[in-house]
Amino acid sequence: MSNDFPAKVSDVFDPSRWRTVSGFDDFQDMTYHRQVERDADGKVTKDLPTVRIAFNRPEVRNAFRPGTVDELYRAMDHARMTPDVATVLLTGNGPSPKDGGHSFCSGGDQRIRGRDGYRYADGETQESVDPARAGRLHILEVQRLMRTMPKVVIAVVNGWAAGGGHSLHVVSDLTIASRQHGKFKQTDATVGSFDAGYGSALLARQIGQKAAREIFFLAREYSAEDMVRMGAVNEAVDHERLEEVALEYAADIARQSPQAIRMLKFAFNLADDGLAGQQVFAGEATRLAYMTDEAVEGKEAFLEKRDPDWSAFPYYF
Ligand code: S0N
Repeated sequence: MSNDFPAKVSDVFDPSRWRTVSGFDDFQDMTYHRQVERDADGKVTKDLPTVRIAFNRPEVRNAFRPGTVDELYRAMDHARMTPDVATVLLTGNGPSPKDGGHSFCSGGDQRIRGRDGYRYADGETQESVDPARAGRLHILEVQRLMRTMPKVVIAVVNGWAAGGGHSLHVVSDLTIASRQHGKFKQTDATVGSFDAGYGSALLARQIGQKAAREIFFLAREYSAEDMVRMGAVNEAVDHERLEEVALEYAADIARQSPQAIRMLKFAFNLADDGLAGQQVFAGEATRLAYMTDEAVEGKEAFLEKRDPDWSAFPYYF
């Protein structure tokens, strides 16, 4: 575990609170940090249960290309599988070195959008691109992971949330946004794109059909305060306190029972996610059931090649 302070990747990022997660040094388009405690000499003394995953392309308002999405998926999946991580903060680095603009994420990188989706990296041509990686729209895989992972994902909207970036905030469990720089605009239809899944339909469940249709059909700009009023954002926060408040949210989450948080997240999702939501909820229920003596009896009876004895397990009424 490195005791070095990580580079200051954003104006609201306090390097003393974080360490870079090892094994992710090859990242080009994202950063991935773990919250830590340090002693007076700056030495890491403890990992805390929050990670910070951030878009790191501020010069293009943190637009994502396929390589960005691969990295986002890897970090998110690592957070999913890390047992002592309770909360993921999803945010954007910046501001832009070019013009000082703040961004959370502006969605798919339009410069590399082809007729069949997004090209993998800058400089690739129709001929040079690896066909297996061409035209990928796999941001939807990240959306599903965020939705089904048994951790709380908080969108920390430090600037523009536009297009597919807007959808990522919609899919997050909670959203807090910078009062000064948080801006929301659903530009999908403006550029001939449409997130016809969670980005639109879940938004309608969250804030109502009329408001969601207004956001998509008119593609207007909304402030963090507008979004709080609509019920799409939990809190608008002064910019300089944005990550501090996000960590306060995460600390409150870490005080709750992990099992209860998991069951609640999957219960909130269940009705809107149909059978897929039921499958995720039911998986957790089965995991709980495996912990009972009754389920152990079923397994042991099979292994011992005898009939199970259910007599100790009543039919409740
Ligand atoms: C975010 C906006 C409103 C910010 O405006 P502002 O502050 O005036 O900045 P700009 O001068 O416009 O931008 C600064 C520089 O950044 C570049 N840039 C910004 N956004 C992008 C982008 N998305 N792609 C590429 N470059 C971008 C600008 O070009 C500028 O560069 P320079 O300095 O060189 O001129 C404003 O920037 C804006 O409207 N951006 C575009 C937002 C947008 O339309 N995004 C795409 C929407 N669609 C998707 O995201 C679809 C993707 C998706 O999620 C999806 C969902 C379902 C199914 C499939 C998909 C899929 O993956 O396709």
